[in-house]
Amino acid sequence: MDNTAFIALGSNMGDRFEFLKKAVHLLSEHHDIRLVNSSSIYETDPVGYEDQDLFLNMVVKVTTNLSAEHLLDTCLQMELDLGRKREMKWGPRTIDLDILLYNQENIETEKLITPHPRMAERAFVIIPLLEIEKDIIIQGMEKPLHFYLSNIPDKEGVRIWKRKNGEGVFAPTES
Ligand code: PH2
Ligand code: MG
Ligand code: MG
Repeated sequence: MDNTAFIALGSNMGDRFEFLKKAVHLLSEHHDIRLVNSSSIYETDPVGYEDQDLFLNMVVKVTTNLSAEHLLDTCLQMELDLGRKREMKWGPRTIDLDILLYNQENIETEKLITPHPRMAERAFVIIPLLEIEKDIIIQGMEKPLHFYLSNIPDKEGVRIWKRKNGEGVFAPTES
């Protein structure tokens, strides 16, 4: 598995924890994807369109044989398999799987941009990402990612919900 990717997961409809678990499970079961690490789960205030339910968010690190484009197609298919219907941009969703980073590549196609263009503004992405990769440096940014955390306005909107290590340990590959 030659490529490393970070994927952000989010859910704010139905049994949010179950959707996250199922998505992580699908990723880890995929023949060409290996789950390397996963963050705790955070409950987060909705950003962008605010009149919707609270999200659960987390980030996983994977290695994969898939190209970025195939990884994206795989993630979109998993969203469909988990019942996602796209009704409204930034609206409620059973599950959202966003590729944040694919190696250190700057990809810019119609379907995919990496690094994810809004990741540095989103505490619900940065906080779980830094939990699993605290020294991460993102190409195109002037400083290491943790520097940007202090400038992010909505940090209070990101609260630990299920800690990865500790009470009620979240075992991502449990079915
Ligand atoms: N996803 C969005 C828009 N707003 N807010 C939170 N808290 N978490 C998300 O995952 C999220 C969002 C678009 O994908
Ligand atoms: Mg998203
Ligand atoms: Mg998405």
